[in-house]
Amino acid sequence: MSNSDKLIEEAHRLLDRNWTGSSTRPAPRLYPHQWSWDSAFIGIGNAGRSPDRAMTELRSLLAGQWGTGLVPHIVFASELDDYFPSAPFWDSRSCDGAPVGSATSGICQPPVHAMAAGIIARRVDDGKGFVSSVFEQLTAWHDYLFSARVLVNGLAEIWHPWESGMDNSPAWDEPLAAVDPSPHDLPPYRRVDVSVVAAADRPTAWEYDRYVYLADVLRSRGYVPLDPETLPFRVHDVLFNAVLARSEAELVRLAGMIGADPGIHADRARALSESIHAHLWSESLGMHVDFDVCARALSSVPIAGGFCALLAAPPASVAARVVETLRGVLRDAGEGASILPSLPVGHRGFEPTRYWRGPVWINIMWLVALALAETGHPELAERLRRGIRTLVDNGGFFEYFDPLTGAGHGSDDFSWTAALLIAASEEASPAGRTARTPDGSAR
Ligand code: 2M8
Repeated sequence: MSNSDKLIEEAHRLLDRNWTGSSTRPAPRLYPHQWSWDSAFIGIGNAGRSPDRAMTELRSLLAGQWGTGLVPHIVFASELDDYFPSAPFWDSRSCDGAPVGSATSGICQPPVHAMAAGIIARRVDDGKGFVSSVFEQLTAWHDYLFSARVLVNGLAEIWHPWESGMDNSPAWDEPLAAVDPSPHDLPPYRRVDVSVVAAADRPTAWEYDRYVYLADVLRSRGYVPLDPETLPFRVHDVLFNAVLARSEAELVRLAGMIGADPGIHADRARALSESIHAHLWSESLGMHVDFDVCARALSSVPIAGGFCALLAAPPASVAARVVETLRGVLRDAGEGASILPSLPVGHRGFEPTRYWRGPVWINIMWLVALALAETGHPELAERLRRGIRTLVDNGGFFEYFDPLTGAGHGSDDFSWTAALLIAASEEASPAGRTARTPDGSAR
């Protein structure tokens, strides 16, 4: 068995260990519940070898969907205090529209689910049946985002840094500096994360106070604010919107599979992509950046998530400039492999091991590789996929990696690292995949 085959077997064993019977824990000790975008990435990794589990993963997440259409960022496996903020903090059960069968958070994460559903549907035996079982819920999820979150410039807003999935990204430093929790009574809280992994690798107390305050503001309004203009944190995030545009494009394909009307999805994908390129482009940085809606200011921080704009049908000249900028921040990892730090090495805010402020994250590399493959840059996409394999092979199945040393940080046994290592390996060798017709049936 080759080294690469051994790594893939190890990745499958890790996913087996973290499987609960209906979903996969992102990490057994640090994240013991079900997280929204983690489940999508894990479903992608399971699609080939464990298709039933991949489908169950998405369906169990969608079972936590709210009546508003919101897919919550956490579906709790229990009400234990083994994670902060736990189910009682979010108090979903007291909110109108919350699911009856499960306790959840009341905020969301990037909508990668339709993308995942497409990948899974093209690999399982009854892709059409699977799509039929989730299409309506995926549409309701996007309906929620377009109706509740698109308020200015045709772009969806996030109302909490956790909704970006990139919690303490330096892109939030300025928007968060304008949030002052001190005049308010913060609910007392005790962090669990810093007793599981090194505090130096996690967000600071200053950030957590603001996370708790912002969650508390949303909770006090039942997570359905009637006056969202008054919220203290409102951001147009590139990754969030680009993934939504790409997911809408995926719903066009999935509608085709089951004979549903693709019209609205095609319109939304087109309009959202145009808004991303019109409003989130930074000419001086040569890439897309986030927009602080409260301050009406474009960010000056070139976070790696910005490269995901390539997922949103960029005009050719924009794509060429983004790829040029991307080449400038990639780090050579030897043997045809490159890695992408979450913030460029050498940027004044760069911290090599602190969470989303510099370390390499496998999900961002995988999304950017996908975008590169889809915009006609297969060699660069393959460099990133090799980078994923090199990092995991040398550093282990960690949550994130120091771009200077390759050392793994955060939690070990991290599920999406394993899942996307599998996906990246399969994408690199299409011969290993079962061929499928466009409607999802096996060839
Ligand atoms: C991290 O976020 C949670 C809050 O949702 C945390 O810090 O406790 C992020 O990396 C997020 O993207 C991820 O989905 C989650 C679970 O892996 O952990």
